[in-house]
Amino acid sequence: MPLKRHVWCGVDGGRTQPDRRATFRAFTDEPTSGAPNLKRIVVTGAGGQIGSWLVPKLREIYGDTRVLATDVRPLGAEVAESGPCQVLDATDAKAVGQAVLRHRADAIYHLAAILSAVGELDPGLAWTLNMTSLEAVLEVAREQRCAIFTPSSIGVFGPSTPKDPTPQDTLMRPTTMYGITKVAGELLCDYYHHHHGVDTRGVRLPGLISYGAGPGGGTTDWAVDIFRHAVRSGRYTCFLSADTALDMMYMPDAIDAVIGIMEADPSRLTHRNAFNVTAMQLTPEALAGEIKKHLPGFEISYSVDPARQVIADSWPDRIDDSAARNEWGWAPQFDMAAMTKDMLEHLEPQPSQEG
Ligand code: AKB
Repeated sequence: MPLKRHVWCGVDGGRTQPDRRATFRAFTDEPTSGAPNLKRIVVTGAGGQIGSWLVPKLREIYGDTRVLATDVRPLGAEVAESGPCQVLDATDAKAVGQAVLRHRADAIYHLAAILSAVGELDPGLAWTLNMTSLEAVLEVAREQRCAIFTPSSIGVFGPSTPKDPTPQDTLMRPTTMYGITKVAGELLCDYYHHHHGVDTRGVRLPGLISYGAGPGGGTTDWAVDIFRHAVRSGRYTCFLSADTALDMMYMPDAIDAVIGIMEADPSRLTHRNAFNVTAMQLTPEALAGEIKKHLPGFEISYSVDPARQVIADSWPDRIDDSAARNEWGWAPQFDMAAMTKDMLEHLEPQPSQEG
């Protein structure tokens, strides 16, 4: 399937132009005096693959009204009905500043970004959007004394990086614009921490697998697509070769990682903006085999997309996440078998596959 241009991931596939209609809802007036230690949070890119899982979890932990979900597009009814929402272009520093001030936020989870594969279709846009939005939220965090979470990625690594295992501290010469923005982002977050005392934190996420909102143009999207196609039609044509190994993680573990690093004791953190985290190493062939245990008729074939294969080949086979395990107790729950079972249980079976 050809990639669409200008997908702003965090947001979702194929939609590009910001809808600037004000949709802010007056959820923020409740008194905070009874629970002064509870966090007040702004999430950017809340409608994307991570945001659609993170916002409900943050609302469960900190309270519905304390989590302002923002996205460049209007958010769905479920998010809008459970707490405050706002249409927000994260590259607009003034608008981000106003949203954070009005919500009285003390933490920002900045998820809006363009991913690897789509980023290569318009590298200039990927650079501008990823860096402008990060600079905007960092400046707001500096001015308003907020903590900030920014996801980094296995995309920070490149062909010259050791592949198996990929150490926590190693060569980072990525060959995608996405990877370049993620390396620059890690360094910028370090800078704001060291020079301005901003409490910046982050993890290098691998490919994320989830049901619900889909991924928005990454090289690891095949690991989500495969499930949707398996359930819908019983067959999938993969755009990477059968033996391409990449680090992956099931979304519930990713959400634990994101909240885990933000809740970690800062005195124990040496690598605060850039922890390697992983849960499993998958090849298309191995995952197809696991799916077949549940859906014996499932068939996979391959039609390699050279552009995405080159990106996948430049990334690690297996990253070493011992720093995250040692510094803040990172421990994923889902391996390939547990993730596959859970995914298939949550995806709607089609009538042709029943009985
Ligand atoms: C992508 O494939 O671009 C992302 C990532 C690994 O950061 N899923």
